[in-house]
Amino acid sequence: MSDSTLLVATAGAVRRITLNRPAALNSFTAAMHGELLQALNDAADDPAVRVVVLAGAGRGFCAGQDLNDPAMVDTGQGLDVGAVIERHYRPLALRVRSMPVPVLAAVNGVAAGAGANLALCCDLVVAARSASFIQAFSKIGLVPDCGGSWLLPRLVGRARALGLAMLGDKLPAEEAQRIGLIWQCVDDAEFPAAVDALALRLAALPSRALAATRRVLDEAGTLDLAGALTLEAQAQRELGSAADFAEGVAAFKARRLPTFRDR
Ligand code: T3D
Repeated sequence: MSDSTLLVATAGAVRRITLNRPAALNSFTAAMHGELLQALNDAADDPAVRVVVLAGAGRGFCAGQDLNDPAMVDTGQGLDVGAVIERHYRPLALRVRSMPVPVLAAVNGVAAGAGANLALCCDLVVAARSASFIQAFSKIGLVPDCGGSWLLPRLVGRARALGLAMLGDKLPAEEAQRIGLIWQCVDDAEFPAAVDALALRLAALPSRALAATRRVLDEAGTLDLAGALTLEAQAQRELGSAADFAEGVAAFKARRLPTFRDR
C-alpha cells in the first residue's frame, strides 16, 4: 500500500493531481509539499500534458497548513513560520503560477487557509455548491499566505479582501462565484462532470497562448497602459511565430476545428 500524500492520474492530456490526506482535510505536511511540487514539475516537463486538475480527496479540498505536523515548524531553532513559507508555500505558489499549461482547481469541499489560496493561485476555480472558502489565518494570528495577500485584492477588491481576511468567515462557493473570487460554482451532482468537461476544453486550447495569457494579465497589474501594450506586443510576437497561431488561422479559414500542439 502506498503512503503517498497524492493521487496522480493521467487521462489523455489531462493530469489530475489529488491531495490525499482526507482524514486531515488534505492539510499540508512537509511530505505533501514535496510530493506536490514534484508532481507539478513532472506535469510541466511532460509534453503530453495539456491541463492540470488539482483536486482534494474525501469531503474537503485542503485545510491549509497541517497544524499538527512538527516537520513544518521545527527548524531546530524554535518556531520559524516564515521559513515554512519560504521553503514550501512560496515555491508552490510560484510553480502553479508559472505552469506551461492551465491549472484548474476542482474544489469539492472546504478550502481553508493556504488551501483556499492554493486554489486561488490556479487559473480557473470550479467549486461544488457545498464547498466553501475560508481565509482562516486571522483566527490563528497570521496573515494570508500562499499568495493570498496578492491574489485577494486583485480578485475581489480591497474592501472584500480585507473583510474576508480579517473576519475569516466561511464564504460559500455560490457567493465566491458571485463576487468574482472563483470562476464557477456548480451543483454537487454536476461537479465531477463539470470539472471533466472544463479540463477537456482547456486541453484542446493552445496551451502556450493560455500560459502567456496568464503571464500578461499578472504582469500588467504592475504596469501602466503603455507598458502593458509593450508586453502584449512582445507576447504576440512570440506567439505569432508559433505553430498554434498558424493552425488557428488555417482552421478558421478552412471552417474546421483546430488541433493545437504547442506547449
Ligand atoms: O507553519 C505555518 O503554520 C505557516 C503556514 C500557514 C498556512 C496556513 O494554511 S495557516 C491556516 C491553517 N488552517 C486552518 O487554520 C484551518 C483549520 N481547520 C479548520 O478551521 C476546520 O477544520 C475547517 C473549517 C477547515 C473544517 O471544519 P469541519 O468542522 O468541517 O472539520 P473538522 O472537524 O474541523 O476537521 C476534520 C478533521 O480534519 C479533524 O480531525 P479529527 O478530529 O477528525 O481527527 C481536524 O482536526 C482535521 N483538520 C482540519 N484542518 C486541519 C486538520 N488537521 C490538521 N491541520 C489542519 N489545518
